Amino acid sequence: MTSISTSLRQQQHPLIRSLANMIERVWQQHLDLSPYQLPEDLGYVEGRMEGEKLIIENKCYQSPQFRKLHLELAKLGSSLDILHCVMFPRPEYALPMFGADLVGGRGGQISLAIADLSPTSSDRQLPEDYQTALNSVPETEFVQRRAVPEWGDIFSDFCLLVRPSSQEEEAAFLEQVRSYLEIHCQNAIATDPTPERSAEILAGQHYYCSQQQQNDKTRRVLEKAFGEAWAERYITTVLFDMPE
Ligand code: BLA
Repeated sequence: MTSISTSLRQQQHPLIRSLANMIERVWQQHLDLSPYQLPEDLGYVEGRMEGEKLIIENKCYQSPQFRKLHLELAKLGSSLDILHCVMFPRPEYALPMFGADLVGGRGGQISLAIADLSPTSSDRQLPEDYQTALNSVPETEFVQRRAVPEWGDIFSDFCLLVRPSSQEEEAAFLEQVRSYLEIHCQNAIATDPTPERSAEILAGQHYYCSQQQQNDKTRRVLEKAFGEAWAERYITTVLFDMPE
């Protein structure tokens, strides 16, 4: 697997760069990756917003356990750096959704850093083995926890939602996400498929996507650069598409 456009990555906030590298490394270590075809014209996109160029680069894979492993990097001129990542399990696997979003603003501070393993089962609980493993991940005290938005009832009790305020906190965020990803990949490859639960898991994934689609902050950036119709198509086919 070649590395995602090293050029854009190198221009981004160090935490975004490190997280992108780490996600790819953990995927490569644990999962049997093959390419995933995004809609033809949506792999690499450029638009303009308020006189600045918005560049979006996507990397997308699949594996026996995951329908879609999506890593997106975006850069808006010199004012916004974004990393977005979602792992969509195949419905035959009763697995949670891993999601992460990092947003860095002008002045080089990461304003938003979120990572979670979000439940998809009808009881909205993570599988027992996930809870046990996640409970043993060392927790960091962050100076600034951020409030969960209204649509964020999809997130688990383990959701990490912070504004890192120092390099130490950035490093701690990275390590905690590494633990979440390792736990997720290790559990995923050890999980047997349960086709009889597919409808339930699919419903959980649909709910996850419909809630994420309500994040106006993402939509606004995309609408300003590419227009309303394009933003809607991108959000519903690339960021949070719902499988049949
Ligand atoms: C917030 N997402 C944001 C913000 C921006 C974006 C600008 C506001 C940052 C801030 O409040 O400091 C923008 N994010 C984008 C764009 C893309 C993107 C343009 O991914 C893609 C092109 N968002 C996700 C995923 C999660 C997520 C997978 O894509 C969680 C797993 C969460 N983003 C998320 C949350 C907020 C956010 C919870 C804060 C929303 C709020 O406080 O209202």
